[in-house]
Amino acid sequence: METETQITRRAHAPSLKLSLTHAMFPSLIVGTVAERNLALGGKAVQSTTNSGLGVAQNAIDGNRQSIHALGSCSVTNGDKDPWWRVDLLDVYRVTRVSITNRGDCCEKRIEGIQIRIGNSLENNGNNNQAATVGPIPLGDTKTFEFKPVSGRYINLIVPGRNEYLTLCEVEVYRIFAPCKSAYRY
Ligand SMILES: [Ca+2]
Repeated sequence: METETQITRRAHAPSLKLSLTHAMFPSLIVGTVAERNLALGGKAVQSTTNSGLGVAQNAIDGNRQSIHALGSCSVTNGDKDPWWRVDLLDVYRVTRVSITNRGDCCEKRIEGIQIRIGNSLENNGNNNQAATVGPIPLGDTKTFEFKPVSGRYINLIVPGRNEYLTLCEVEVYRIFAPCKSAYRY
């Protein structure tokens, strides 16, 4: 059952921020814009929460610490098809997701994890389009790149079994298109 009380930092307005930057400081923007982790400032929820140490927003707190006891990982109960989701609060063309696995035990729990990206909350967002994933070693951060998938919701799900889903950090990036009109004036 989704618990909307598991909420991370809220408001951000990336599109507005970028256009203002372009308009006000055109010469500064060219070639200097760093990729922004879209998950930071999003809103995270998960199928269930194992304990206060494993709340959903721990996976988007900007910290890859992989020792569960240090409180920077999300953990569900042993749910059937456990899932975790971040709402980016806007639609982006996502091309890359980095996932940090738990490092103190339980490497295999994340086996078979899938990324789903889209704008629908049908089946808690788990029916959205799937993106490529692969194995993630103990405590490692693995980056998965794929063709752009448009969406506001990023789901991670371990389908087909009862499992504890543990995520120590999830980072989301979009395709970056340079501002071609920077020198128009
Ligand atoms: Ca974390």
